[in-house]
Amino acid sequence: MRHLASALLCSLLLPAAALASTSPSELDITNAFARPTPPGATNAGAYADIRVTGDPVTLVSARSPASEVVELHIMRMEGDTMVMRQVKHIDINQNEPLTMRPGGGYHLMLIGLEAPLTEGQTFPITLEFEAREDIDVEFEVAPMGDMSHSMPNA
Ligand SMILES: [Cu+2]
Repeated sequence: MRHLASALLCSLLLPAAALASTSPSELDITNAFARPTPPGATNAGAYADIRVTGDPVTLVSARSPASEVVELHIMRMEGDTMVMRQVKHIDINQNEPLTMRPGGGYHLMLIGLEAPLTEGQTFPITLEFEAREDIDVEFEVAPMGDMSHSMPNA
């Protein structure tokens, strides 16, 4: 039932053209959130889980009215230093759902925030995939202590 509910929500957010899409794979996007930003912050990470059923999909870019640009980033250890780099795309397949969390791995980077992100606020990010319709996702600004959004080992 959870799955059906989120599929319905997604279809409501999609532009009418997407409903006519013949793409065989189905995307389930959940747990979309960002952290509140301190005053003066210009950048923020945003996170979501993306699960695909069917053919693999490729996330190629993202955009949002909340910031000037949204980049696809990965944060990982290089040697003994944690570094953040922009990536051109993120591949997602049925066996490897994308799980974005603060502290490491893939994330969306909001650069040039229009305003600080405040707890309880929501904002949209449009995810752009290769060879399929864009998807608008609503992100919730959730506090650090929200356990449903923390890393397993945080
Ligand atoms: Cu980043």
